[in-house]
Amino acid sequence: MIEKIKYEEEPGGEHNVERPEDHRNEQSGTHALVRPQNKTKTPSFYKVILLNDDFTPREYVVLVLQKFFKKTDQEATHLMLQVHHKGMGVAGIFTCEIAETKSYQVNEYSKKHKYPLKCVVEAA
Ligand code: TYC
Repeated sequence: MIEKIKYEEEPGGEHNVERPEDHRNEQSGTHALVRPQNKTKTPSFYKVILLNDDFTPREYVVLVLQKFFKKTDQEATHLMLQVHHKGMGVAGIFTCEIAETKSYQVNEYSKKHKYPLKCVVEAA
């Protein structure tokens, strides 16, 4: 039984401009779908999520949002309060490597300053 293959573009998945060519083998009754080369990739995006805790000072969270996420004082304060009240908030959306780097930098910086502030990364 030949499985149906989906050709919708998925974020982060490889896709070709051209559809695969259908190579039939009449003897065995099988099909081989051959993709032309020229592969391109759509980038996947990831959210860097800031988590609330009861110990990290509000001013420090504002500073982190300015330093690592280039927020203005007003944006940083607004987001910090949102995280404080709702438990979490999106600090930014980036490609995978940048999201992982930002999250790592914030977590390390906070460890160094002995605050439990944490960031996590989640597919957008
Ligand atoms: N809840 C913290 C406090 O009351 C402030 C805070 C806000 C901590 C946002 C973490 O991601 C955070 N000091």
